[in-house]
Amino acid sequence: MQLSISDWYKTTALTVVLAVSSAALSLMAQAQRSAPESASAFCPAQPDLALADIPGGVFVMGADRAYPEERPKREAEVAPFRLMAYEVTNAQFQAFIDATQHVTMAEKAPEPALHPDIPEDLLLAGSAVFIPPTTRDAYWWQFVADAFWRAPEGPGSDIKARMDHPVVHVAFDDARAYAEWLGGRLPSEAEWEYAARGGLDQATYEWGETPPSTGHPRANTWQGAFPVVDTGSDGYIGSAPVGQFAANGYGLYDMTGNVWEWVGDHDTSRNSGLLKGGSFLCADNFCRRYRPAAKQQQELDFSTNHIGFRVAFDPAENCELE
Ligand SMILES: [Ca+2]
Repeated sequence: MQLSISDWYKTTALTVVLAVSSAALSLMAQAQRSAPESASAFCPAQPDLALADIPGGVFVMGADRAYPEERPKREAEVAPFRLMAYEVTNAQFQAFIDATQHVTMAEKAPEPALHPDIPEDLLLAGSAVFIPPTTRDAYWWQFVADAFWRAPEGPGSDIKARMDHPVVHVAFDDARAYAEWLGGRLPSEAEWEYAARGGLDQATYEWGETPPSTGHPRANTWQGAFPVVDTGSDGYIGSAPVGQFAANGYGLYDMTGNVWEWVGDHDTSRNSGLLKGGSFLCADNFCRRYRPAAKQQQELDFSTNHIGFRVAFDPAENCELE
């Protein structure tokens, strides 16, 4: 599944299609990607940052009986690393903005060179916002001019009551800039998936074999008929404050649902990156990507209100204090 910035311009000026394209995803899986960012010595800029130590090891990555882009199952190995226990929150991102005056991609008009099929006068600052349609066959993403992380639903909206929610409307370079500011990096796809499995090798879900909406809630996903009715029986419609559900075997929260998370694997020549983990929009009847093996292709310069991230660090023994 790819939500493309050019899609909405091809449909109407303000409406986008969430297009399911197995072929595109297969191509993505086969595409040569840039290597994940290299590791380097570090100390987190925020000493109170909650980090989980991930032991590293060999595991089975991917899934055979799922979406095509997850195939085939294959053996992968990751070295020990550390990962933020929670998704980056609005409060944490605010501290980054205050310190760096970073301007996010959603606050800038897209580069015409990256979108030659779109008239320049339609390349506006803004981002995609999920708006439930009134019928199941209608579009549910809308481009909202001037929507960005601090105004998630566009002008007039704010995050005052959501400072402990994951930051959203972050493009790949925004996530990477935050990670570098902290002295870390984005996790590779393999690292992220290994961490999400929490030691349960080859389990379907982060916690085992029980779907997320069966029994007591295990993650912030969608209950009901997507995209029209979200009953919110897991306690949340839309994003939730981070850490509201049980941690996995490695002490990580919200590796399933809440918001999609950028990983470091990307292909600049194709303007293409990867997301892991699913979001509050993943439902049993649509986008069953609330599993560690699942992934979603995403344009690097594009953001939505269900995409966030977390930061990886190399082992503590590599820490170098200034
Ligand atoms: Ca929910």
